[in-house]
Amino acid sequence: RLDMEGALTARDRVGIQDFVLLDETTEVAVISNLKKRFSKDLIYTYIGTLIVSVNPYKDLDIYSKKQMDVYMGVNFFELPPHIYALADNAYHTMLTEFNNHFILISGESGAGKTEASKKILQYYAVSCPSTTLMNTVRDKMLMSNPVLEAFGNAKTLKNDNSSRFGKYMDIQFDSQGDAVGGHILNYLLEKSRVVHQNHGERNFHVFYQLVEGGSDDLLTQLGLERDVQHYYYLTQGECAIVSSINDKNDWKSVKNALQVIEFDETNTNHLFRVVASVLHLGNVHFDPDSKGHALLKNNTELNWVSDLLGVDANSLKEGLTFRKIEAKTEQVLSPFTIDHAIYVRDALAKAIYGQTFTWLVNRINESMENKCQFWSYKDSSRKTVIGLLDIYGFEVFYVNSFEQFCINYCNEKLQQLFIQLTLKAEQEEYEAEGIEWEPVQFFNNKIICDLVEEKHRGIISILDEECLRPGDATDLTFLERLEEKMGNHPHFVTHKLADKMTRKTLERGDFRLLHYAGEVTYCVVGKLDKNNDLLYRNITNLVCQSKNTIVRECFSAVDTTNKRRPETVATQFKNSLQKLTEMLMAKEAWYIRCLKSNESKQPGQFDEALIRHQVKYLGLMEHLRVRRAGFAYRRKYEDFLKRYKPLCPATWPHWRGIPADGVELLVQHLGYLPDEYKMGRTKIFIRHPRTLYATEDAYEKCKHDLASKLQAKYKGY
Ligand code: AD9
Ligand code: MG
Repeated sequence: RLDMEGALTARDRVGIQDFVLLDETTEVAVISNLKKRFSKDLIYTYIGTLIVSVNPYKDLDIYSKKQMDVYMGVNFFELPPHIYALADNAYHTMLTEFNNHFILISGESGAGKTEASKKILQYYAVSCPSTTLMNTVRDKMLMSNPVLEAFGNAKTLKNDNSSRFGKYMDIQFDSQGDAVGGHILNYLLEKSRVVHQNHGERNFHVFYQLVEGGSDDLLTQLGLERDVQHYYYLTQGECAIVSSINDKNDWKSVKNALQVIEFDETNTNHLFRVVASVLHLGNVHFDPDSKGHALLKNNTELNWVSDLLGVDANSLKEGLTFRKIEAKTEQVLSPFTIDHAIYVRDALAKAIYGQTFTWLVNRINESMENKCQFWSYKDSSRKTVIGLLDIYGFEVFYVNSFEQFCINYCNEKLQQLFIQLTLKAEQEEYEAEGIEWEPVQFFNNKIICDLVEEKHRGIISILDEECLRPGDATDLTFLERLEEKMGNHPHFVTHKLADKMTRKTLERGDFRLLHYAGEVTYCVVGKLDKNNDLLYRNITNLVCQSKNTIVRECFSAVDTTNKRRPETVATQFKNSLQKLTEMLMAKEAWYIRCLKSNESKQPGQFDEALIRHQVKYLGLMEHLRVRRAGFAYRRKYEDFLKRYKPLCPATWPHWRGIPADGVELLVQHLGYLPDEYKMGRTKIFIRHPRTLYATEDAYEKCKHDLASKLQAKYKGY
């Protein structure tokens, strides 16, 4: 067993397991410690209760059932750092304090967030007490992963299994600590990937899985060829086959998972039909007629789409090649150009896939709903939750578009949440409690969040205004508006506003944001369209009548009679992130900060420059300084006294004075040294966890003694 002192003696061998114990808090010392540990496959290191994790890019033997057992119910610092220790601590705190928690997993694309979140979910599923009924709920929670990853993850240049949607999952526990249900909230899926992939990237996994793994019968039924190269939507990135991915096997896992989450034959069949319809839709091509209007190249693919979606083929054809304009008394059909027809086809494919994804999440939620008789998701009085937040990481590509803008904005928000909950809150609390304190400087990225989201003035507002402006609004007029309004913002640059040096690296149609995690140049092309995300009404009406129950269900929820414009994509996303932040602020937070060890996804490579960059922008140094200068544990006087009063004759069984005085007596009786704690206005602050552990051990022993005494007293009654 390695305790804190043990860790100190072992420091030369394996580095230090909690950065708080480093001799000096310099960046050099931190990185050298990370490197030393990484070379020994020790990928986790603490900063207090925060975990820093470095992606090893190889399977380590640290996630077995045996390892889980080792971490169960053990104090945080008694064993080598592990995400199981964090998971277990969150769990036990939840049980003793009966409150809600969440685990924020952050880091850039490919850093290991999704892997970490899966491992934590496994830990809870395997190690919490259970009954048979609950086992099925747990299986469903676990099995939601392969399904959602198939539909929501894809190979990008950064990560072969990159999450293209944001995910927040609540694991619900009853008062006994049994995991009894789950609930997922999903955030903005990168739908544009359905119709276009950059070079070296793929579409969502499920398409390749179906074509590679589906049985001959199934493919015949769906009219598919067993050849991914045959499909326009699968081949634009020119990397349909990836060595690290086994689509055939993954297909089996997905099918199995669908069974566990109780998809019946009809639902499964309709789901596959939707997937196949998108592939066929991508192969619907157009030729120009004599006037340049779009004509279908051939009917075969269109007929398949109509068959799979259960919509009328002629109406579909009309919808893809004409726009229906409703004049006062009549309807006029206006023919599309080829570009326009392709645009409408792609919009339909994206809409069907996007809506189906949300439908899938809803079905999974229904299946994970707690079925216990006395317990329901709506009854908040009887449950507590641990939430797992795993969202797409910060990413910078050669060309960055609307999607990267949303993803990176989301990462800014999470960084802001982290700052508010740790650096800022910690310092404010010391101030409020009158604890002497050396302030730590940190970069607050609120300025960038405001730049993006501020009402009337932020980038999203300006984008929305341009989207709503009738007439001549284009992507470029949007850029001009930005230049007018953002002119001298320190985190915003365009070609027009840049100095000579910067201008060389900026195209005219780009703007650059200086994010907390680095600079990103965004191309404005397509921004208005993607933000509007409109589907023509005749197409919507058509899919509303689909015989495919999934499609019909998805689209009948969309109100086509409502004349008001729906909220734009960016605004919906902004609002959903706002809600998420508020919900998380009400819970107790735990953090896992994931670092990417190298850009080439290789095991054993520790790219120091890359790590240094991440350590910097994640604010790890500042966090460490705050932690080190601060106190590991704090508790309100009343609560502290309530728990530990049996340990001191002066406070047991009742303390009638001011709680702070009682606590002072109590800790003196326990032998706390003056340096080990401080008395604030409403709370006691304890510098080191080990002090508290000793108190906790004494408490356990005392409880045991009291129980024995009681037993002896009432023996024979
Ligand atoms: V993204 O923002 O969704 O693009 P993530 O989620 O941060 O990204 P992910 O968890 O998918 O990254 O990890 C990327 C790859 O790194 C995985 O597919 C694994 O091959 C590898 N990885 C990550 N964590 C571990 C680990 N703890 N052990 C072994 C790992 N391999
Ligand atoms: Mg991920």
